Amino acid sequence: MPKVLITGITGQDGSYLAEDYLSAGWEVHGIVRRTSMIARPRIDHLFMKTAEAGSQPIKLHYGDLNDLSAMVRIIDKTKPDHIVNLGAQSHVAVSFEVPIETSLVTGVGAAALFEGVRIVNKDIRIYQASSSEMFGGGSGNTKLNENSLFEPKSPYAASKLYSFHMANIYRDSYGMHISNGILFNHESPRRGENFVSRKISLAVANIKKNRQEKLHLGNLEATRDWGHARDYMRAVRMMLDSESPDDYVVATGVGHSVRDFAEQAFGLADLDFEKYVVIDPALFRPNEVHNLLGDPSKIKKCLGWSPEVNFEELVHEMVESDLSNV
Ligand code: NAP
Ligand code: F7E
Repeated sequence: MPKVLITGITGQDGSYLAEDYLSAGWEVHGIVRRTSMIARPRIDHLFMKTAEAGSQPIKLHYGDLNDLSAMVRIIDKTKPDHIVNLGAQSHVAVSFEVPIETSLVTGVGAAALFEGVRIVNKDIRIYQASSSEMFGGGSGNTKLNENSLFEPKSPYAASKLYSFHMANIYRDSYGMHISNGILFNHESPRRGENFVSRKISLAVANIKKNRQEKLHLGNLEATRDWGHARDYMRAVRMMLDSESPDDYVVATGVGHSVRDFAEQAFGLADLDFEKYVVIDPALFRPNEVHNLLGDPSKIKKCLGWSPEVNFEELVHEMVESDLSNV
């Protein structure tokens, strides 16, 4: 049975990717940090709560991306065919609060993983979760592709750019199969509650059920190219399955503002967003990425990937999910 090792398995993307590999018949291993609470709500459903619990198809290992010894131990023990590096301090605004931690985990942590693979077995295929934040944004209608200039605007973006370059350096220097997916924003009902899409869908549900009065937001005019996390994890597997490693932009090619997202989400619950949204200066970032719009032509042409869920369907799924859960 082929094996995959996923860092960041407890996150939004890790949960979809684990499901995808499991349904393809792979043995799934995940790296988790020790936490004071054992609950892992995004992946708890993947464990069999039965007498067969001894032979779980998904196995978790304690480790931290900054601990090279742990990485080497886990890679050596699990002997994976693929490693997917999703682990990161992934929140852009938070990265201004904890720039050093972000650099260590999101930047140096990735390098530690590549080095661990080089030490144990250079033939393991690796996916590195790079980000459209590395571009620092374009003007409204500029579609960013693999040749666009990188101008990082946050500690998060600079850390991702470092790991992007390290991935390329390991690929070129040691012939390792490492691909960078330059993924634009992707969301789902499993998105963290402090990212703007989920913050909005959750607020809509809470307001509709009279559990919240107002929604505080920052910059409503920023635009993003939002896709669905499940579609984007399909792209990740395509990169790992491809004979040659490469770098690919993954995006829908369609942009919307935060205001568009909020208007549509509130509208789905028959609420007028102007009545509930409060602009809060404290939520503006020290340096904003105003527009991010991607051009996925390369991955469409080379790997045959295209997104299946559009913006309207994504917002609908997130709002419906929060309405039924709240
Ligand atoms: P997420 O929900 O924030 O998940 C991040 C994961 O990283 C969590 O499992 C977290 O574990 C783990 N992690 C954090 N610090 C770690 C450490 N020191 N050692 C090991 N694991 C650690 O992020 P996501 O949205 O799924 O994104 C997955 C990856 O894609 C991230 O690298 C992100 O930066 C990148 N990315 C995301 C997007 C997007 O729009 N979602 C776009 C481009 C790139 P805990 O559960 O213990 O916190
Ligand atoms: O912000 C604006 C905010 O935090 C989107 C991460 O997955 O995608 C994500 O980064 C926009 C920004 O995502 C609020 O200023 C307004 O312009 O949902 P976000 P992000 O910063 O684009 C990239 C590709 C990644 O790689 C990252 O890991 O929305 N905004 N008001 C707000 N944002 C938040 N979080 N909260 C607000 O109240």
